[in-house]
Amino acid sequence: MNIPKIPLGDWVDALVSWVTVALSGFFSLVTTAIESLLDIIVNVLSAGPPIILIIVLTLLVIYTSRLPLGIFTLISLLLIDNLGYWDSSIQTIAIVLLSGLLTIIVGIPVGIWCAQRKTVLRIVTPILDFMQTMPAFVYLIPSILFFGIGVVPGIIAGFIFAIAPTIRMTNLGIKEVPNDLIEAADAFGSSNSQKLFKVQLPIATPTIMAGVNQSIMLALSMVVTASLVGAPGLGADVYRAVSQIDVGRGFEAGLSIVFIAVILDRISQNLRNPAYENLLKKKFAFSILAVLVIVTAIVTGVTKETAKNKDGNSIGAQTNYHIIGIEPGAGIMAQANKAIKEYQLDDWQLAEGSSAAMAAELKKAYDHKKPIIITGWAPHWMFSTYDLKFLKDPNKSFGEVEGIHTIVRKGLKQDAPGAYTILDQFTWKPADMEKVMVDIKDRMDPVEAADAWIKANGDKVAQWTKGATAGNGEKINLVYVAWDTEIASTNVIAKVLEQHGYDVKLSQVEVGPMFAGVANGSVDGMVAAWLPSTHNKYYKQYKKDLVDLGTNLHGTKNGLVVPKYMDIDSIEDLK
Ligand code: PBE
Repeated sequence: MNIPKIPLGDWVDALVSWVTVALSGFFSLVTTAIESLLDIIVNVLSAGPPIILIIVLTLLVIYTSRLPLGIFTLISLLLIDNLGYWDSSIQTIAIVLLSGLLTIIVGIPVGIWCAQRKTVLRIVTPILDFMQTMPAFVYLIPSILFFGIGVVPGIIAGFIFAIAPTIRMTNLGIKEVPNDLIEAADAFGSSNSQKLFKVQLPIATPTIMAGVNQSIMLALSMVVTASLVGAPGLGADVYRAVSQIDVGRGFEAGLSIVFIAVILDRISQNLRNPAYENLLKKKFAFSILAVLVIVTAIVTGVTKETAKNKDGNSIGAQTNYHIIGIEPGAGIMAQANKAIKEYQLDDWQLAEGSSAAMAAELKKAYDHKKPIIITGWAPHWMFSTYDLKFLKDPNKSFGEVEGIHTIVRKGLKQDAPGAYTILDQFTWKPADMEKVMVDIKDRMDPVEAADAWIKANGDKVAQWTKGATAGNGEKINLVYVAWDTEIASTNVIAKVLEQHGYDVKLSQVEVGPMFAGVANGSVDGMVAAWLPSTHNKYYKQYKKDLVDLGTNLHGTKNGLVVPKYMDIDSIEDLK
């Protein structure tokens, strides 16, 4: 019997596209609200020089958790500053504080409600199970469509991921209040709200706080994941390090996350019973802190507002001075940063994320005719799907027209001469590649799209395989990065190799690991090296351990890309 596949994925797709349009007003409201709140928090945290915040945090930790931990805080924060991760850390702390705040605002009331009504608990529990076990990555996908690339989808995904413990523990804490206390309260004729605020909540506080503490830690663990969709901070530093296989920087950024985790953990654990409560009353201490925060918020808010009002309706103001980038390790990202320097676009920021997130963001802006600036490259399906243009680049920050090289490991020629010959003879034109890309973009499976192109281009494929000895089931392992260009080319060449008797395996990795993998011989090759300039950094680093088989395609171009409806022509217009 042949039962057709249930189109669950298609249904979810349809639902998400419907929600994206139907609730777009609501989403942009939430986005603005979260961004402004985050801005306030970041402004407060970075109001003075780092040392001020370091001292305040150290005092707070001493007050809540005693002197030794205070010393630890002082030293670790100074180290973070010294290593150059201060700004990232501020971003990360702000993200965690905001997600934490949101989980408290939503989580505690829901928890209380669960404790009061069995039906609510019965509905909420499976939802929480779902939220906690569904991989957080999955939330990121619709989050990008709803909230755009940047910090907001990260905060939302973090919030969903982190809220469960607060709800569960609040429910538990209230349920655990001894019955005789409730009866006593009833006997004295207290109302429900009196019972809640005077008896249940105070007794449940330790349990609730344990939940909040867990939520904060979970939110912190989301920062790396969130950086995949462009959330700034230490997570982005870690992601960048992975993408460029930079062990040292990865360790430094990771260590900074550990320090911040310890500090936030101890503060949130001991907030209720500060260690030096006897020296300084809790109410008094936290009032000072609150006043300090509010005053700084107002002062920084006012200064920022006056600065902002100056530039009205420029492209920068409309795009929030963001250029939408892709994977941090991509060559085009280094070029874009170079362009920002060379054209003195000091106000502008390059948002890191992924090619998929960039494409989603482009679609969203394009559908609403909103201004957007992305890092783009050709060949690419986006040029046949949308009306786009490259911004002129008189300084050549993005290099010139270049080619894509095929690179294999040393020794492949001896081990699999047929595969080597095919890889060596593989060459095609931008239009060929674009055909495959468009098919994939139109939801054809990459393997099928490759197959279709091969069927239609037998003559070209025959040139590649000419004189190549057929394989005998030998394994060939190719690596690639999930850029649309390389998904197309890698699938085509893989299919050709398979048809020629090889057993091909594809591994999707980040840029740095792609080069490193071929260089150390753990994989056989790739068809994805953009040279001479885009991947020059990686090429130089690994050159002596690679075999460069030359270009498989000529005529690629990188740059900043905007929709044609935008009224600018050159990167210089962004100034
Ligand atoms: N790209 C596509 C890559 C190379 C292939 C331009 C995004 C890069 O910038 O590294």
